[in-house]
Amino acid sequence: MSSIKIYMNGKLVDQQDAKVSVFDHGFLYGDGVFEGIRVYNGKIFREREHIDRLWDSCKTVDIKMPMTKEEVAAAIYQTVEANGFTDAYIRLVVTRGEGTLGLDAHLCHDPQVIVIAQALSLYSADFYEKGIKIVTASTIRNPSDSLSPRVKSLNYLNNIMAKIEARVAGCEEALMLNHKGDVCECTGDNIFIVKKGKLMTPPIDACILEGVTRNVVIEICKELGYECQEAAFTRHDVYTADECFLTGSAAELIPVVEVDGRAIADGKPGTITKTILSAFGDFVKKDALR
Ligand code: PXG
Repeated sequence: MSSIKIYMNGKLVDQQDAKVSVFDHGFLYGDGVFEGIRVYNGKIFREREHIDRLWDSCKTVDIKMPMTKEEVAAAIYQTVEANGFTDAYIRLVVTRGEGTLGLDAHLCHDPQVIVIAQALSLYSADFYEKGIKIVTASTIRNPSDSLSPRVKSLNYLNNIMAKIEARVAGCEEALMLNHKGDVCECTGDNIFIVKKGKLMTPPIDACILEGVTRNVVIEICKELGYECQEAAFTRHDVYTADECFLTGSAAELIPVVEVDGRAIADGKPGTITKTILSAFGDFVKKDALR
């Protein structure tokens, strides 16, 4: 297996040497935060937005970042270049560091900053052309006053439980509802619906992660002259939508053609979805021109 270089706390190390302690609270408790970022044509996509969100996640869970934002961006570029990538998927991970077997975060003094760069493993072209099927999970999204979904924490068990339900049902993704029963997001993507030419996506206070891709799509809607509301809605609105799609740094934009066994409209990706997907491609290309 070919070895890639991993950035760990200021150094590039071989994959087999990139190790954290078993006493790291990231390992013991999922105590840490992360970002999933795209690099297109050698440029970090929405660098400021991802790094600001990482800082916000750290603030809420009270991890003191041992680097500046500029140093983190430089570490990402260093990792991408060391592995010879021009396009890559980046996993930026910050753990609380080594502590004891107890929960006391104050005993952890050395947060670990890790950057992993991988070649883009794109989803199959079929997903984008034909769309995917999703199913509602019985696992509800963490309520904000329990663990805010706005924090991109290393503790993804809530999402993983829902993703297991999706796989058991033979679906690619699971639709998660919040504690009020409103539509929230999928396990690793935000959701949009289209009805009568207007778009809708759940608001930040619906217990979602404020997705970077979601916000780009909202911008694209403005540019293209589509109305896009950030408003609460229910599964009824999803079942009866004309179109539905998901957004995320890993998937970019994927059409959804079936939810809980109900075809969305005629069961094919919609025209507005395709228009936004193509505009997203243009947006990325323009952004990557340096
Ligand atoms: N909601 C959740 C819960 C997420 O984890 C998104 C929305 C989309 O956010 P961005 O900023 O990426 O547009 C995410 C992020 C993967 C993977 O490898 C994807 C995410 C997280 C972890 C892994 O598929 N998506």
